[in-house]
Amino acid sequence: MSGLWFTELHGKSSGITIKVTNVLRSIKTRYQKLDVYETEDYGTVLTLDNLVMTTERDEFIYHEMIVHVPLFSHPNPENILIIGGGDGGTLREVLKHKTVKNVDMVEIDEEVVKASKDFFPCFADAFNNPKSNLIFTDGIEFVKGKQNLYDVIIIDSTDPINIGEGLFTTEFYMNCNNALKDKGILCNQAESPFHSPEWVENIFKKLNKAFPVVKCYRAEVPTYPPGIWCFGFCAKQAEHSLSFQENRYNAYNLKLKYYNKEIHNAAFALPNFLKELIVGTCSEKFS
Ligand code: AG3
Repeated sequence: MSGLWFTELHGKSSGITIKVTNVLRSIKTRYQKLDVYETEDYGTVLTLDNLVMTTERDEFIYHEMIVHVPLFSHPNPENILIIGGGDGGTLREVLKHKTVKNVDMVEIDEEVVKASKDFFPCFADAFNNPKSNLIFTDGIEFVKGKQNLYDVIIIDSTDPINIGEGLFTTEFYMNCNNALKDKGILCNQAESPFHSPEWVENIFKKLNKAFPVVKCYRAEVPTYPPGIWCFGFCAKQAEHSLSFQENRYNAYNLKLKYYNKEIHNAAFALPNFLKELIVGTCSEKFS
């Protein structure tokens, strides 16, 4: 294979490889290595520490799924916290909800936002929205001591290694629980059960220690480690309804590319090997 190729290894001897037509940015930030590539097949690609974070071509799948499943499960999401998600894709989707009055987005690395503003026009508007409140600090510290503030918290982190690691601890999840209002929902990206089953198992065990309701849903993201991508879905109280808010969904009439009513419910259907992996950590009760 001639020319320049970006490769993210998923195991010891497999991974994803994408031909690069141009390197748009390649820097070491205070926290991580950041690269932006121009590619033919996936458009602009952002990687952190050589892991694919987002690509112009398939970003809609992950961003629609990490946002609309929790927000269309909440009766009235007004105050939202995004931890990570510096590219702005999650922020863009959150802002599509008319109930939302404020979004705090806490990103540790200002360079991620800068790269997104420079190279991803598909996310740019989100940063200029008056409801968006960007805070450049460590999400772990930010949630400490916060009480009863947010309707939905979305953790749009990297993998549980390097700077991402602290966003996958029981203590952090408990602090997020405290930061949520009574009807609050937390959603996080929870890795690939095919590529890293031990990460998935661990994430759900820890979520289970911090929340009374824990569910797993999934989507397929072509440029992430293979097969299925998991999301954690947690509620602070088991009592209130977490069902799909059909009226609001219909009223919004959003033009989305992946998420819809059928997907919302189907995403919670899990294949057996995944059920077995997280057995005992997820609540069956889901009213
Ligand atoms: N969130 C990153 C998901 C983890 C991808 N992992 C990997 N490629 N090994 C990305 C942020 C998108 N807003």
